[in-house]
Amino acid sequence: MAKSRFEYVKKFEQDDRLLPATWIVIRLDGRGFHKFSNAHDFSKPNDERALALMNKCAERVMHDYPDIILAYGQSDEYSFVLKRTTTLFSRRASKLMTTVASCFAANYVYHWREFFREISLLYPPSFDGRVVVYPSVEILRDYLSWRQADCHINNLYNTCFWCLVKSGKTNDEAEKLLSGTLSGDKNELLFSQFKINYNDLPEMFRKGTIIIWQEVIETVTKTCKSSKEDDFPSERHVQRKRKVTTPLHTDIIGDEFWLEHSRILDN
Ligand code: DGT
Ligand code: MG
Ligand code: MG
Repeated sequence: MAKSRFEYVKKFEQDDRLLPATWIVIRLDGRGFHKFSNAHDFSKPNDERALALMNKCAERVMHDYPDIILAYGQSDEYSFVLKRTTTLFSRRASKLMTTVASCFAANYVYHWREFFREISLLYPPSFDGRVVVYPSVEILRDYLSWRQADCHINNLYNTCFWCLVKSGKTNDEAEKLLSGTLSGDKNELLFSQFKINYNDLPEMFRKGTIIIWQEVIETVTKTCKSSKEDDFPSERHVQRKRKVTTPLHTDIIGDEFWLEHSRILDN
């Protein structure tokens, strides 16, 4: 087909293909979710509906892009790890980032009512995205550990902060009381002042959510036509394997998870 004289403009496009044989991680983060969570009256410090909606969106993204081998989410963020050998969108950073971010945001709006029921979505949320490649399992695991440690640090702080505020302290007073405290001090404060054993709080709040693919065996019923014309069709039960996304709220900093699910990072 003849090319138009405008075709040359394509030469201005930059090649943003990511390094081969590296782990691609796409991290999304809610834009202005401080305001968004207040506007929609999220429970403090953790809103189960909001976290469950984030998890739902991440699962939908994984179903649309099965090359995602694992996702990790907490607060208003989600990280997606693609398999090392993926050739999705020829590994082009902008294509990967924008399709995953828009798929996630669209699902957030699409599934809002399932989680928030009568609470109206007041304005459309959006998510920023970034993409980073990691060259080894060790560094990829450190990346995920970093996000889970961040979840723990923020959650411990926020739990203390909101306990203090709900008990009558002003935001400034609560901030001052917590400034310079170590994690042991915060655990002690929760226990002595509020009778809360931090380790008894839901694991989703303390550890975030890891979503992996798992194989399940399901039984399906198949109807078989009889060879003889007058006979009734017969039913057969057939077992088949299917991959499903599975959310977990477990530690991914230590080795145990990776030993149990060693296939995730196999090539
Ligand atoms: P950004 O990401 O720079 O556009 O700004 P933000 O406002 O999204 O800030 P970020 O991402 O550092 O922090 C997440 C905010 O979202 C933080 O203010 C707390 C809020 N948030 C996330 N999950 C929950 C929740 O379950 N409950 C409540 N109350 N707030 C939440
Ligand atoms: Mg944010
Ligand atoms: Mg955030």
